[in-house]
Amino acid sequence: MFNHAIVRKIGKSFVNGLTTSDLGNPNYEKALVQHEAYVEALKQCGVKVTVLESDERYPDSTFVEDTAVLTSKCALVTNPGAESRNGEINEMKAVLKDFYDTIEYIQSPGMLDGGDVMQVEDHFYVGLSTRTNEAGALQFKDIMGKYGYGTTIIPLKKFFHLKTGVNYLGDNNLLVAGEFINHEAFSSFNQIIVKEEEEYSGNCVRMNDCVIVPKGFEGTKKKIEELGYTVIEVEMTEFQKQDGGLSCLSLRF
Ligand code: CIR
Repeated sequence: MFNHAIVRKIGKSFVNGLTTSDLGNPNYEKALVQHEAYVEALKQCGVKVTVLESDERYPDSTFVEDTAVLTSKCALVTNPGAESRNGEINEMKAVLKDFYDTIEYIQSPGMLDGGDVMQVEDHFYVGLSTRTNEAGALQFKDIMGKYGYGTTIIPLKKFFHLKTGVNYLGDNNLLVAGEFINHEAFSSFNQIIVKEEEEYSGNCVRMNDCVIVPKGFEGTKKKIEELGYTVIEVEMTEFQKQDGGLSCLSLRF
């Protein structure tokens, strides 16, 4: 059960953020509207949403998920692998102090982005990517081990972050796309396979009784509905242009 979410408004500098996509420049006004709708979707799932003010110094700071991993036992502040984003953690540390007594930290040379961390009950899966290195993943494993959580480390082949292509929906249902389809690390799950042309929708968020999905991916939406979940769709086009998935826009706890 999630009670709370943290998001950060986008700033005007959002359009200058990091991206590898060739989908064009995001439209600031449109992104603002989409972000507001995202916050409404979270509220519809029954959580209280803390909306942080935009921070022009960090164009990608709306992707708050990369700065922390929040569990019921502790908060962990990451060490983001992209230099232009690393300072975002200083702001997040201060915010998390309002919610957590116990805060852990990934330290250099360890690097870790929250987008590379997927929690399934008492177990974590951590992707090794361009943003998360082995030192970061091993630190994470040691830290979370103290709290009784297990960790499986998974090297990525193509995906940007682990959760770009795999997300846990609950009830043993795992949404998988691309390189994670039939991946041996996930063989015990009921796999919900995302079609190649709908790959972006491999990143959906289960929030209490609902699953939030990006709008425009009918195949994925239908499969999730067939599992019995209530689906809430949100427009994500402007965030997709900046390599951002649905989960990246919030920290949920
Ligand atoms: C970045 O390159 O860091 C941002 N433009 C996108 C971050 C997306 N975050 C995520 O998938 N967890």
